[in-house]
Amino acid sequence: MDYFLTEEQKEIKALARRIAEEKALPVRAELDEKEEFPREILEILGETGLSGVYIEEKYGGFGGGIFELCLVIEELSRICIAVAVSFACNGLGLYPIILFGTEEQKQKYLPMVAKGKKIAAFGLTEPNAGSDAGGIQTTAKRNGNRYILNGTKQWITNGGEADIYVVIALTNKDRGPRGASAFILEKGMEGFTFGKKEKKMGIRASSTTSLFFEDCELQKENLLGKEGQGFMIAMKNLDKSRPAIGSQAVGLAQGALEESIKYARERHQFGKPIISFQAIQHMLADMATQTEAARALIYAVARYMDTNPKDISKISSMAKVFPTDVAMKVATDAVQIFGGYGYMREYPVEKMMRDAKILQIYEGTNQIQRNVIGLALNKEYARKQ
Ligand code: COS
Repeated sequence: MDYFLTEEQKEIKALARRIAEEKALPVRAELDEKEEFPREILEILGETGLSGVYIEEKYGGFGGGIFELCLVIEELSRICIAVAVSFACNGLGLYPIILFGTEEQKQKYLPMVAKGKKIAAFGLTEPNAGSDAGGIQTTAKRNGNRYILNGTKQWITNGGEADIYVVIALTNKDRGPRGASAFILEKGMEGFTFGKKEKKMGIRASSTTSLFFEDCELQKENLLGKEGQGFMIAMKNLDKSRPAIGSQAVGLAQGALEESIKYARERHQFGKPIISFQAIQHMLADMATQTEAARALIYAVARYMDTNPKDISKISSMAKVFPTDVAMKVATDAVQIFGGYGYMREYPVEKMMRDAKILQIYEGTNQIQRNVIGLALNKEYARKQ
């Protein structure tokens, strides 16, 4: 399919593919087995400029948008989504600063991430506030020009590995989500520590930890946006980043499809390669069609979002829910095509199926995405009346 990429976009995609194949492919199984963070690969992505594809040139980036970010994530995910999510999480940590940061905050944080010298993360989820993100309990009590942060964030991607954290906390407990504010924290601040690295079903090379705040003192300069804007900042950040999860899904599905075709051509049963059986052909046909449809949706949504930043919640959720459901199905079918071999760790599709499951869960479960879409449809209809 020709998606009418510009020459620059083709180059970005090709470079991301080359790095994924040369650097991630040889080590993906080992990183998964050892649960080892892919720091070296992230550094290479920084050195080549890919870490800054969505960051403005004046902050050391390439000056692209969500679309370029999605192209890189897709290519990394074709090989390994643990690498891709560790990379993509920089965007989740930085978009609040890109959207709401002061010039000083942008100058301070964006160039280092653009060059791959620092890693970012985003802290919203808590033990009792997952889908119900408005139910967070972490507090940032104001004391003159300072804020005292107390509470726990949970399941934070890049936790412990990242240098920069955007964290949402309540500055006014009585106002619920409207009393939330966003803060920028740095690793090493007093009163800011990390939980153990979680042991996960998939994306095992990525780091997931809790963040603990015990009387962590923040200055006014750490406040991002205005007091009370925290929940809105979090939601707008998720609006921006959900297509990036969809891109992980498209890349993973593409990788699983390619592995399946290759295997089905090599594997002989009943005297023929199994790809000559219609049962296998039909599975591959559905896998390929669904993957292409998911890619077309992501590209269309990402392009739209880069030119029309308003009212994007519905399409952003669509670009997360459809591709991630497709990825789960495609990865499961890939294991089925491989049969018994597919269930073994020696073959890559076993990892792909384990990895795919998280796509339907993180950055808002697919049930939540359907809520967001349903709510928007209702509102749009009411507006037209
Ligand atoms: N952009 C801007 N503001 C938004 C918004 C968006 N996309 N979505 C919601 N808001 C605002 C609402 O306008 C509302 O503001 P007011 O109180 O001023 O009217 C406020 O946020 C609360 O919105 P709502 O009442 O819809 O929230 P709910 O408590 O019903 O929660 C959310 C619904 C949005 C939290 C839920 O649908 C959701 O997305 N949950 C998943 C969160 C998630 O993705 N967690 C994973 C994080 S991984 S980093």
